[in-house]
Amino acid sequence: MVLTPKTESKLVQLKAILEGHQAMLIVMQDNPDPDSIAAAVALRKLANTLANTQCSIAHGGTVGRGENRALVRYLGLNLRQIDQLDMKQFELFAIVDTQPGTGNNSLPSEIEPDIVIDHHPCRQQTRHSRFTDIRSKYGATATILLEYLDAANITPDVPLATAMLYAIRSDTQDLGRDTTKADIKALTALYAIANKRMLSEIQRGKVSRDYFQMMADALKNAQVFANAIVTNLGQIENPDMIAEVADILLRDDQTNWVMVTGYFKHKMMVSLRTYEENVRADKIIHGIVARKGTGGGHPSYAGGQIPLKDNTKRTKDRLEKTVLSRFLKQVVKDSVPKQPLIQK
Ligand SMILES: [Mn+2]
Repeated sequence: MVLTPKTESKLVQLKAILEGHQAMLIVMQDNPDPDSIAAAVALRKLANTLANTQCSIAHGGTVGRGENRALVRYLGLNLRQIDQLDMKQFELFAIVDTQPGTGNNSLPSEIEPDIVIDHHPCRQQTRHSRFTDIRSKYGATATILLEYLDAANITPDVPLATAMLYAIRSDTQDLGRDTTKADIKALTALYAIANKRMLSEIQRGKVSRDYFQMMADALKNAQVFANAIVTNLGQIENPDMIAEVADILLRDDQTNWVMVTGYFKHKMMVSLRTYEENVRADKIIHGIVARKGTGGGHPSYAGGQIPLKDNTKRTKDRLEKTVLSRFLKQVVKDSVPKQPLIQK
């Protein structure tokens, strides 16, 4: 792979930060997707090899999606819950595929991470960290990490290469969204190493029976507003479901926008998807959660969360109304009648 000079000089900086430190905590998104998981494992490999630094990988939520659970099993990962760890045992803190204060990770707010590596737009708070590498044009954080491994002359082992390949494929939807040349280059390099059969098994990961009920409810509740589909999943056990449903609904051939909402642990979770080229999903999500919650993402996919004042139906109904009207005002413009997506 041809390296950008940037990665080589950044690698020197990264090594200097790691050297002499025994224990690092790597924080992922609360409900980590394949890119979070692959980026964390790749950074762990880098820290082990460059400076013999031992790493724990932690998050604050659940690994919900069947595919992601299969990936964690295949990697043999022992993921830790942040709130069950004593922060004093770590000398260094890193955060990958997310940033401090975004609302989708549980890094304690009093901890300023030493290392931030991400491909979401750079946030003000991130600039305080000692080491940052934010490449918001990149399709996946795994692509950034592969450049580091390459610069350090580390060839990822088969499970890591498989995870990184899956990360890039899923974040870019097989190079179909928010992709750069670097992602294509990384994917090509990883294909040579990855276990293709395992990849296919992971992608067809098993799901529980509840999955089908949830999917049926999501479709029954779905409403069409011109070129947009909106649905609410109600209380969910698995927060990844809102993204999964959003991806499926965006396949409707008359739809440019999808918004899916659901409730998880005293929060409303929002997932946005779009095919539109001129309007960015990560901008729209800010307009939806404004002054109520947090959100972020990429041009074609984004997510947000809004804490609930209480758990009453009235609070939820009012919030759903607000979120829906903020969404429609931004993406549909004219007021349009709603129609059910399917016959009940
Ligand atoms: Mn990512």
